[in-house]
Amino acid sequence: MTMTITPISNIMGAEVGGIDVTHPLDEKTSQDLRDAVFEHQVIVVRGQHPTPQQYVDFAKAFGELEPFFLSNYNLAEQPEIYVLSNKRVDGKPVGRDGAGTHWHSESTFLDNPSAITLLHAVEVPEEGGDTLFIDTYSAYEDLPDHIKQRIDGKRAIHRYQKKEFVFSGDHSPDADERTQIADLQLLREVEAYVGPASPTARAGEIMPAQLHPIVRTNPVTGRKALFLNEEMTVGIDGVDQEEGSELLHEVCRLATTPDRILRFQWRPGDIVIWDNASTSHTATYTDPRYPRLMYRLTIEGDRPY
Ligand SMILES: O=C(O)CCC(=O)C(=O)O
Ligand SMILES: [Fe+2]
Repeated sequence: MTMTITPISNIMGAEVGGIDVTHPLDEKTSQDLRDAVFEHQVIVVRGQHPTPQQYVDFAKAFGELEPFFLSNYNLAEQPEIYVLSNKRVDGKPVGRDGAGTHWHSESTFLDNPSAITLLHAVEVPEEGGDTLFIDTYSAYEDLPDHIKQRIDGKRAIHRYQKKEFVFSGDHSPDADERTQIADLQLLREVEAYVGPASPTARAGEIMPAQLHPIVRTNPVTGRKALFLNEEMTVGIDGVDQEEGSELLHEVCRLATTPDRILRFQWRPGDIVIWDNASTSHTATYTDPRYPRLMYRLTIEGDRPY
């Protein structure tokens, strides 16, 4: 099969055809796929139904897999796979629910944040559950000079925070959805109050902070990109707390204006693969009546510079 690449928007992103992830890839195809991720930043391979083992084998084309830093929702037979889902069986969650509903790139609260993420749509809700992306190269390039001068050479303080059901990424939920979101948030607060602290809540209390450059150099392309988010960054190193927060807020606001957003609508069998050093993303609201099940894999990254 010949690999084809078709852009999916004028912001970024491409659909890659001619790939069957259930068969081992040859070296040339693996290289072409890696090149496509770094050129297009977000790529989608559609109509794939791999077993967990085949999915993991395919992902190795992009580098070394890493387990998610919390182990409670990793798939038993293939623990590299981190399960995201709003489904519950006998009251027990099938995967992590309400994750990543704020602008972020993966695991910036670690010293070596993930380089690449793969997300496989196993079950797609009838509506909602889109993932939004922005291009952090142009988000940086388009900042006004006076803001660039204030962030160039500075490092942001990243710290893990429990952020399930914090819908700061998508500002478009309607009134009904906002009520449902508030109910979910309340339910989780009650659960946390009456039961043992969840692993995500515990991690928030014990993870040390990390300093990462606000403007990072992409390790593959050498291009500069914005590297921060409002949810896991708690300040700017060496800058007064209030001034740092205001600056972070303003940079994030400019980076995520609606004209910059690629809204990805999932189809069952999609595998979306993105470069975390040139994009930010956010999950959006899924009505709890509509099941959503996604398998996430991440590829080890280096310390940002
Ligand atoms: O489910 C999604 O759309 C994205 C989830 C995500 O960003 C994450 O788990 O880090
Ligand atoms: Fe994410």
